[in-house]
Amino acid sequence: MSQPSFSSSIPKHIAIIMDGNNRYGKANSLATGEGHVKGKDALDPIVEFCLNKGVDVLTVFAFSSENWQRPADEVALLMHLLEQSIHEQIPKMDNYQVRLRFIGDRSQLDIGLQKLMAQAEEKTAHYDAMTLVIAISYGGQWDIANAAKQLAKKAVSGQVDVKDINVNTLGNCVELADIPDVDMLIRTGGEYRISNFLLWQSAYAELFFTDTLWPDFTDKELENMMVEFANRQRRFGKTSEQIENKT
Ligand code: M2E
Repeated sequence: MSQPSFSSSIPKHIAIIMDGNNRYGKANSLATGEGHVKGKDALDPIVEFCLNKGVDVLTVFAFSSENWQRPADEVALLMHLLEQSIHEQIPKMDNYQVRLRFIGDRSQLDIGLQKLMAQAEEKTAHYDAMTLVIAISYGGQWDIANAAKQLAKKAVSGQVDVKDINVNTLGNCVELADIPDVDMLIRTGGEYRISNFLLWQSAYAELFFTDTLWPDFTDKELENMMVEFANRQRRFGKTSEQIENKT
């Protein structure tokens, strides 16, 4: 039996915790916040590579629920950078035919940023080459609690019966419920934590960690991880004997 081709083991949904911007800035003696600017610029080559490899969804963690606890000046800078990034990203999405979506607790964001996010989603909703999901003010625990609240409202209004509350009906209420779960979760920056990212959606994700700081993360390193992902897929579910006997 011929080995499945590499393309049959392409991860359909890749999620990235883009960590290391501040350390990159310090290591390169950049001005405050410049590390985040470099972080922003690091995203395009990764989007383009995923697009060319046939990845369906790329989700990136741009601002977490916990980031609100950072110094006020850094939060303000990140919010400004997010707004600037979205303005810059829209024409790129037009060029790539990539749909832009946002997940997270938008109620915490300035109304202007909320409107810009909604406009970006509406303007790119019809593109189908790939979906780029940007997590802003997002937390996996917020996501699950928010889903529980939505499901409780459905139960109170009689849309669902309590006996029908299960993994499926709750899973239909979390962010990205209309998108396949995460196949490959990557964290840059040398930490080995999920940090409250896509907890529900990454239940079965292959985990990849790299010491590389996010601004230094390249499509070549992502390609090497995707080769490892394909190798893991070929081993998936087999016993060690089957692998040793190469059956
Ligand atoms: C990004 C966010 O550390 C982050 C700061 C904000 C910008 N950034 C790095 C991003 O990755 C949103 C979009 Cl639309 C594009 C890039």
